[in-house]
Amino acid sequence: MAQAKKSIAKALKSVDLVVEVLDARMPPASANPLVEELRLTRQRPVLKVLNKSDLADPAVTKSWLQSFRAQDNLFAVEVCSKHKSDVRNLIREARKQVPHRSDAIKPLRMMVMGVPNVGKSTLLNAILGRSVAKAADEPAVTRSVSRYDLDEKTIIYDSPGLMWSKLDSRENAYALAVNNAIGVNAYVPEEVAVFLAEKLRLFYANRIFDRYGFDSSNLDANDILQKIGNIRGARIKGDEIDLERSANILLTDYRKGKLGRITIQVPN
Ligand SMILES: Nc1nc2c(ncn2[C@@H]2O[C@H](COP(=O)(O)OP(=O)(O)OP(=O)(O)O)[C@@H](O)[C@H]2O)c(=O)[nH]1
Ligand SMILES: [Mg+2]
Repeated sequence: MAQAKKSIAKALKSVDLVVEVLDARMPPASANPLVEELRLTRQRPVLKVLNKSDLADPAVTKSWLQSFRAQDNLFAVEVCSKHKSDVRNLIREARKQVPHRSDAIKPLRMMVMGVPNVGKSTLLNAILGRSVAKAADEPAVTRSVSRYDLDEKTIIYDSPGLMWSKLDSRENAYALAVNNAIGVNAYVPEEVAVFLAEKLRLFYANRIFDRYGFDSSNLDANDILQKIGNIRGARIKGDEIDLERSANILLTDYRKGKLGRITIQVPN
């Protein structure tokens, strides 16, 4: 981690624009203050990218964009890294931010930054139009800063995911775990699934019904997990529910988009 921070800080010297990749399903949790700190040390402008917008609730993504754009000097776009038109739009926005870097002598130099697993490498591959950086649905896939040339006037750097140095908000910690930004050995699946079940109960109760076929209006988050285990036959012995398996069923369904488009952190 310290190594990743050092190499990013060094590369930032020759970068004109930070493309901060956020997960549209959890913008606050994926906005690591360290990214902001590093870019401000070098006074680099930022383009905030709400990535994985295809998995997020579209109405909430619009609200997030509005709240970002209401802030001075803050530019934000939503993107699904798998949609070419979104990626083209992002490049257009990036060029607008740094108009004086637009030729072969002064190429635009961008660096994608963000917490682990938000889709930095996938976005970079989409921008380049070829699969050069390894990407997978687990944290810490990219290990070092790498430079890629899009064309004569555009250079782009991939960077390793930067995790918060201190996560003192439980809300953010659980949101990161729900979205696979934290390694599976670093959290308790039952706790994280209860957090997710609570969000679903409050904001997306109809999705619980659609997927698992029960009404959650009179249940708490623990009961929801129990019920999912019961319905899916996750039992240890006899009638006892295997809560770890129930938790993993819910988390996997959510991560695969089986519960529909969901945003677990909404603007105030
Ligand atoms: N549905 C969807 N999946 C995406 C999108 N962008 C990335 N992913 C998936 O998210 C997972 C993580 O992508 P990566 O590109 O490896 O993420 P990263 O930020 O480079 O991760 P690290 O290098 O580990 O920090 C992969 O399974 C991608 O396929 C997107 O816009 N939509
Ligand atoms: Mg990566």
